Amino acid sequence: MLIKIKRRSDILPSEITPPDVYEARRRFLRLGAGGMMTAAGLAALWPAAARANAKLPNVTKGPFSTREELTPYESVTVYNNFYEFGTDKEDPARLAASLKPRPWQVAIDGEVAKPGVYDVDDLIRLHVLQERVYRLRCVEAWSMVIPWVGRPLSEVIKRFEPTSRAKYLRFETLLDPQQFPGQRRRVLDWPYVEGLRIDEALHPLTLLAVGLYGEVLPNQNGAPIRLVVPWKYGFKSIKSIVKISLTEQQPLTSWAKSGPNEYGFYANVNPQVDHPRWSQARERRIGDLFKRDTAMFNGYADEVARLYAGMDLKKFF
Ligand SMILES: Nc1nc2c(c(=O)[nH]1)N[C@H]1C(S)=C(S)[C@@H](COP(=O)(O)O)O[C@H]1N2
Ligand SMILES: [Mo]
Repeated sequence: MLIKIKRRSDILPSEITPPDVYEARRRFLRLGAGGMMTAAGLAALWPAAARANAKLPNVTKGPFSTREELTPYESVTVYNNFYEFGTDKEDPARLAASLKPRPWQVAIDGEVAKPGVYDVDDLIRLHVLQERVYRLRCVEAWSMVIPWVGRPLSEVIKRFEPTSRAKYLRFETLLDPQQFPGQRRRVLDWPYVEGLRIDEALHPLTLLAVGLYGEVLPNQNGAPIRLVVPWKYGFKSIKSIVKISLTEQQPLTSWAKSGPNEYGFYANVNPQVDHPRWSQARERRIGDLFKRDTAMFNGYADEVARLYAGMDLKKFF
């Protein structure tokens, strides 16, 4: 298939909506005590980080941010897909208190020289966090613009020294029906599993997020740590990760398993390849009245199209 690559004009590297702009909007919309918190060094952060909405310190502006208008905090944190809490968009926000995001451990295993189990706060190293405003395009044809806080996945993964046999990454969400009431029903084959090819995982756009809007991730958005892969449909951005395995074989992912004709492993945003039951040509930005055209690779073609050079994207959907 032909990929038309347009020069993108809406992203200026190192440019981002100034925090004071959205802070002002947040203060207007929501008077949260957490937002007023200041952190005195890393040691003081741990108890604060255990509460949702603690402010993350030392966040610098990362590259690749879009200058599009941010989706309001209230939409980002109330209109969610997180089937571990239920299939309605409001279920995650309503039920998220049952998830305990601290203490939290993440296992790294498979094709790495240095496997191990790490406390999430050691894994991510909070003193080098970046903010990146990314578009997120759901396979259900809606989208948002979200100021994530996190680190490039590549920086985290390289510390574990992937072997030459590492071709893919497989991610797994926590399995615990006590904390995730939605796991008491077999909507999916739990735990939720996602995957990336290693070059996708190491791409500088791919983020491991621990926050949004300058604060610790709310539970409903995938606390304490989730993936953000902005050129792929939202379901690739797996939440509440407990395990990252480097593998030689392409992992079987939850959605591809549940509907192989509907959800592929790649799941790149592609307006030219429709879902069998609906068009992917257009999308509704949450908050907008009218639909807009969906861009190839969700508007990140300049950055990622080369990863798929020569591939038939109708076949590898
Ligand atoms: N573990 C897990 N991760 C998940 C999901 C899920 O149901 N479970 N939903 C996915 C889908 S379909 C989308 S669109 C995004 C939504 O992320 P957000 O709620 O933070 O906007 O999370 C993705 N990650
Ligand atoms: Mo989604």
